[in-house]
Amino acid sequence: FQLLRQLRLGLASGEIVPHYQPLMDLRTGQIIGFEALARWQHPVDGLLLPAAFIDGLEEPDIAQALTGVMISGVIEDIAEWRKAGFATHVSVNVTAFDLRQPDFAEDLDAQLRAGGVESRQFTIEVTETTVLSRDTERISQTLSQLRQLGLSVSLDDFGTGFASLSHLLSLPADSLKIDRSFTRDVETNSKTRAIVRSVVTLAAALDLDVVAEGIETRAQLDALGALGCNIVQGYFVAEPMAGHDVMAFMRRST
Ligand code: G
Ligand code: G
Ligand code: MN
Ligand code: NA
Repeated sequence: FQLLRQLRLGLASGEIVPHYQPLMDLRTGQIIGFEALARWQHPVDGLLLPAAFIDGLEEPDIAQALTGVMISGVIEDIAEWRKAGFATHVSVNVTAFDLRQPDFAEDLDAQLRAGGVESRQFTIEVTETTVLSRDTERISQTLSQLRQLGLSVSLDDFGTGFASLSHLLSLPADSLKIDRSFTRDVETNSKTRAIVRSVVTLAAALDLDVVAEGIETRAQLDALGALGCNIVQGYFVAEPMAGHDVMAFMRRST
């Protein structure tokens, strides 16, 4: 309970900030956007990763406060980058608690407008566990609304839960992210390759983009490219970085 109390205080006092990990298009080598990942700048313990505070996401008020802080932080960073003449795409992770709120899509749209961010610059990432928790109908509806407003929806950690593919693929989405557990051994395990190949085929048939996560080596990148997966994210491209380091990263990478 000590942690949850500290987390609530930290959220309220701006200690939790977005860091950014780039997504790269393999075909062009271009950085096509970033995933925002929460980092806690703890006054005593230093920079904490979500693993240290992920339990807090079971608490509805904390989960929603985190999403709020992340969304407003991303909007501020996008405005900062815009001053330097740089526009990019950012995806933000949200929870089932957020997507059950009837006004989530409308509120987010209003916030984006107020911050001068275009809806097509924004993606909402949801895990399969999130979308298949209770109130799936309500959650699907919110995702549809977001897409109608011009935002994109990405299915994170794809293939790690127990949902049927048909169920998952009927969700309103624009892309799916193949989990690190598959990309890790894609060059060495032919079964993993078969799974990735079939996910890529299904995604193409349903007009979904595919992002492979957790790419750490050139060999993994080449193996995924050969399987038709064109967008990659992982330490091989770059580790998550603070918002103020993104401009310098972009200058180095072009
Ligand atoms: O780098 P990484 O340790 O940042 O993230 C670990 C896990 O925490 C991932 O599953 C990621 O989806 C989740 N996560 C990171 N940032 C956020 C966030 O802002 N909101 C939510 N809900 N989950 C996040
Ligand atoms: O939202 P999601 O579960 O996809 O969050 C991505 C998580 O994976 C974050 O914790 C991020 O820091 C981490 N991550 C990103 N790239 C790599 C990578 O190449 N290798 C490993 N081991 N972890 C990564
Ligand atoms: Mn994610
Ligand atoms: Na993932």
